[in-house]
Amino acid sequence: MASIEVIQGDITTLSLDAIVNAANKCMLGGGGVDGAIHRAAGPQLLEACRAVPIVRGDVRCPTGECRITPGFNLPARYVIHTVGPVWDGGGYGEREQLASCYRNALSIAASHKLKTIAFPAISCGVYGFPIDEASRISITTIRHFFETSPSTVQTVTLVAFNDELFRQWKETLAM
Ligand code: AR6
Repeated sequence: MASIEVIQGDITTLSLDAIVNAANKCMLGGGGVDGAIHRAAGPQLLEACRAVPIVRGDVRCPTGECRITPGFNLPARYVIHTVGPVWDGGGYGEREQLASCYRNALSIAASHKLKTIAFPAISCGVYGFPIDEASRISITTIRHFFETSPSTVQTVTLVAFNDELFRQWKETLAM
């Protein structure tokens, strides 16, 4: 069973097998943690994202899914890009989509035989997901994944960028 830890800080500084990016469907960068990851990884990351096949329109990664690229100049070996749901009141499958992001990222990590992975609080910035619910969904989904799927992943780090998220994740983890 993997361990889950919560830290406060900047995910771009972590030397792990993979960090997860809260990207958008076209995967060509943005603000928040996506912007920080692209800045720290360097322009090769954008090139690698551009090379990800288009699914439809300008969509490279539909909501709830993941795509993996190298980390380039990051200390992390890989970036697992996922697209969280935009919160619209909770009646549009947002909770299940958020759970899918965590599940699919862990699955892709296991398929690459990775041992250490860090997540930011997917959808908890501009996508507006309520922090208390996102915190419960993330931890429940991660625990359920390890209870039901054999995996190479040994440590999952949840990276809170602010005090509120840090407190919330710590509280949920203790439950
Ligand atoms: N390390 C860890 N967490 C961070 C960092 C960092 N360096 N920077 C921000 N956060 P957001 P979303 C936290 O808005 O809600 C982008 O433009 C932040 O405080 O980055 O999924 C994409 O291109 C918040 O708690 O992602 C999409 O268009 C969390 O990361 C859109 O934003 C997520 O906030 C995705 O929105």
